Amino acid sequence: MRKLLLTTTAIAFAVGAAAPAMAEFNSRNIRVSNGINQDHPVGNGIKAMQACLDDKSGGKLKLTAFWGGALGGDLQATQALRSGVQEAVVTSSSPLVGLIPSLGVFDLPFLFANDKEADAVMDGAFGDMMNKKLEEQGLVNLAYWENGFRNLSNSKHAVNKWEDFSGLKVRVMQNNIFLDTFQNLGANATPMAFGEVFSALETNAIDAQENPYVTIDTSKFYEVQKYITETNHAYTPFLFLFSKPIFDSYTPEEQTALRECAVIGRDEERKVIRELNQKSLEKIKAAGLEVNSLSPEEQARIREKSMVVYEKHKAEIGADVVDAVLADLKKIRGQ
Ligand code: TK8
Repeated sequence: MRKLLLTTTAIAFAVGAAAPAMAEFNSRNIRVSNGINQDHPVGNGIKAMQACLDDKSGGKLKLTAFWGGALGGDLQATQALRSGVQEAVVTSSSPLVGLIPSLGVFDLPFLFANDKEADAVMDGAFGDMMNKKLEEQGLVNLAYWENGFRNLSNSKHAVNKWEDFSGLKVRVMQNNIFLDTFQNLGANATPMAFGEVFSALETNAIDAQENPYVTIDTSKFYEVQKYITETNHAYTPFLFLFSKPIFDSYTPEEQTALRECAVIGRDEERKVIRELNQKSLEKIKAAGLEVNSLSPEEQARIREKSMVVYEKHKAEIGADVVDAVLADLKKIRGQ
């Protein structure tokens, strides 16, 4: 009798130990929309994230990525997340500024000098502070991925100095800070969703756009542009956003797996995008575009001229937010 009881207990224990481990993960289909195309390094990041999720969830958590704006643009997808009808989006922070003004901090011209500074700010306390603001708007930022340093391309003429911006019809993201940055340089800035950029360039509705080399390559903007200038005028992050209403309905184990695997995906995506940057530039050159860079003097001049944008937008972003990032950068730079 005693032996039987012990055996039963042992079985019950074994089953008991195994059962919750299975129940911790449910089968989930997680739709992730992207404006960029699958051959962008975000594709590599999503693959690495999926391998990590397979491992942690025994294949239960599945990402299904949609590319090239197939599920709608960044803003539209973000609204779908907030209302709980779509799980996830990889988007630039910039089009979301209408929703969360403090995110505009990442759009300030020439804020970061290199990717190390950007990583330190995003992955540290400042990034966490911005994540809280996103949560208040129904968005869980799983991690900061890289979009990268932005450069100007156009179909009109070489841009070597700030006067060359004059009259260029430049598409900017739907964001007042980018709008002001380019207007202040004399350009005719037009806010537009990413999905409309290729055809607007193709039909000459606009002359110019600005994005990292990898995007100019993978979204094939080089097919409809003639000149590029390495301006490095802004670094914008990608946010890997999850719908908060949906995230809150997941088990703690599912939530932890998603957060941890988004970081694994981030590391892979950052590694690949940094390797690809130069290769993308070579490809753009090989396609026949004229590539220019600004002289250090001209870079300094444009930077100096752009500082009025900080003053103009400080209150709207939040003085505390702007001061916090500048203080962080001082520390990182050892000043
Ligand atoms: C992709 C966008 C894009 C961004 C832009 O969906 O809009 O120019 O840089 O890469 O988020």
